[in-house]
Amino acid sequence: VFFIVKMAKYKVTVHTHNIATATTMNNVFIKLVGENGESKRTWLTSLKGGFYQGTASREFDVVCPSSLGTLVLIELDKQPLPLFPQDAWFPSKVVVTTPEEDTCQFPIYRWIMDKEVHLFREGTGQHVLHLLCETLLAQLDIIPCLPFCRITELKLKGYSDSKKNWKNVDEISKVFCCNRTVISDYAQEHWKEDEFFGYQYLNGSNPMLIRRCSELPANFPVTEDMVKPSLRGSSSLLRELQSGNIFLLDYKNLNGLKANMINMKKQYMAAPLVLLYRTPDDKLMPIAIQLKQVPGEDNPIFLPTDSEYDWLLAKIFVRSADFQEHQLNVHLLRTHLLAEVFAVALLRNIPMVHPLYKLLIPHTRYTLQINLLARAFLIADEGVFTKFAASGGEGMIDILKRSVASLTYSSLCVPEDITARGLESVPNNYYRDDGLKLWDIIHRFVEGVIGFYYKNDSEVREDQELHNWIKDIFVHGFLAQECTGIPQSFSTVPEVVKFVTMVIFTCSGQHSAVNSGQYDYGGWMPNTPISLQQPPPTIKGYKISYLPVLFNVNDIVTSNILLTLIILHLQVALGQYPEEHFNELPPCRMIEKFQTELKAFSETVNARNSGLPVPYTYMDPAVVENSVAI
Ligand SMILES: *[C@@H]1O[C@H](CO)[C@@H](O)[C@H](O)[C@H]1NC(C)=O
Ligand SMILES: *[C@@H]1O[C@H](CO)[C@@H](O)[C@H](O)[C@H]1NC(C)=O
Ligand SMILES: CC(=O)N[C@H]1CO[C@H](CO)[C@@H](O)[C@@H]1O
Ligand SMILES: [Fe+2]
Repeated sequence: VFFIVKMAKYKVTVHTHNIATATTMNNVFIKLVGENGESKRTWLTSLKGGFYQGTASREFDVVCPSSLGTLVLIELDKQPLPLFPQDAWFPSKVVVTTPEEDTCQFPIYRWIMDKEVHLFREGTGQHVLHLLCETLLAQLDIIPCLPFCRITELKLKGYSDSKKNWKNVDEISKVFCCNRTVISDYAQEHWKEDEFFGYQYLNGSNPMLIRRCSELPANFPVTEDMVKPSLRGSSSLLRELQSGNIFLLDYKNLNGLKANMINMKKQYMAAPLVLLYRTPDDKLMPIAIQLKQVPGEDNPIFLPTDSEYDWLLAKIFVRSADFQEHQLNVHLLRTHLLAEVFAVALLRNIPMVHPLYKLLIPHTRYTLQINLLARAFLIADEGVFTKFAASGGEGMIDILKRSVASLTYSSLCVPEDITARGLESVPNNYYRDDGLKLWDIIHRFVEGVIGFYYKNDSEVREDQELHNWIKDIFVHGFLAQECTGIPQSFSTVPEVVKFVTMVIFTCSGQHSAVNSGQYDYGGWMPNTPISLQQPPPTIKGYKISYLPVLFNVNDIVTSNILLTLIILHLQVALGQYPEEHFNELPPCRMIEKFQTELKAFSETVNARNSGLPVPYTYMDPAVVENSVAI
């Protein structure tokens, strides 16, 4: 009797990612685990001495006495030679060809920096999950090592302790010399004009506050007589309110807060209410400003018919309030911190081979790093924001707390938000136009990918990992507040699609909309003062000489340095996926279609912009970052 001992031979190729310092010179070991058994831990002896960045290794053989069945996972570890240092390695994927001629992909895309054994699952589809027992699941791939980050130094020396005031506003332009943009020049030229003031609320760096006003707030007693000269023809405020031509900015988040001390000097913040009017020729003009929330004798309502300097003074206080509201609520909370919640929940709950991980991980790139930097350099005790912004320090915490209270699911979804704010038909609102189109493109892409993996609602309901993710977001990101409207679980496919669309939109288009215009509109500091050193006026009748004492000499320098940091170069544009997480054909096709739609949209935006005096580029997919990375 004969029997043939047939060995099973697996061919293994290891790919190292093409990024700086990804190479390892350490020894790498692999173990293959299948349904029917596991291989020996095998040393992948590299003839070239290491695994080099941007290359695939030669094919290694891993030989087993018999077939392992369907491959489920691999175990990887690396060990330094005696006297050699442990280095950091960034493999991208491992490809294994089985004796049955099947090709299995194990996506890795993370740093391996220690001697421990790391487990990676086969990358195709989620159904493999069901093969694994609970204890194995617990060891898998949640919480990766973070890539290295470079720390940008803030060079404030020599300016930050200056206590000088400006002699006149024009003197500021001498300092405002570097890092100008076409729009920052435009802002410098037009910042005093009402038309530019109004326009910024639709297309500037904070398009999130303006809303239609159909009834005056009780604490803003504007009368017909006050605004009569601003309205065209024989119209009345009442009629314009009813026809939807009146808009409101309400900075109530800033009410009653303690402003910062800067260089031992008390600073001031207003909490203004502003009424804007849409003129028959489609301009948005401010027609009344009240700088504090409680109406009264000492809280005049400023009007365009006041003296030039009274009116300008009122607008400067509004713009300074807008800096605080924009940076803390609109930018920090509603994009950076939310993106962090989505990223951490993903890393904590979703394994690498899960389609949700593959879909979202590129949209979380560098978010944790940039937020760590922001915590260390901007909002820490000695951070630039804490030291130099009117709302730095104590005020910041209060503003963030109040902002959290207004953080609802619908306010994060552009279509619902635009409707809730009554902006459907305002002319020249490019944030809305581009935002809605980008939302639709992202939605179609997400619908395709999610629909491919979840064939029906019961598959959604049965996916425990998906539920752990949304629960984590609800509890830790939204403090378990049901009134936010954030789902606590998903029961249908469309619910998942909508939520995932919101996540991708928030991390890409929305962040770009509120991030990229900061230098354009804030580089010329008087247009967006980070702090003011005089209280809001309680009477009218100010002279021009009052304006310069409002500003501190530091602020122009500080805000320029701050904002210069923000205009770093684009790294990965929206919809580009240099890491290949998906390896089935349909999702890869969907990515291509997504990219084609983004490109076409980018061309539309460019064509539109070429005819505009002030272009709106912030949601052009070609310049939208894939993730909150800056
Ligand atoms: C800003 O200007 C400085 C000095 O002119 C220059 O060194 C720096 O590269 C500029 N930064 C950007 C982002 O353009
Ligand atoms: C959902 O889809 C899966 C896979 O196609 C199928 O096995 C299951 O029976 C479906 N469930 C329902 C309730 O239709
Ligand atoms: C102040 C300002 O820049 N307004 C512009 C806003 O956009 C419209 C449409 O492009 C222009 O006509 C305005 O000049
Ligand atoms: Fe940002």
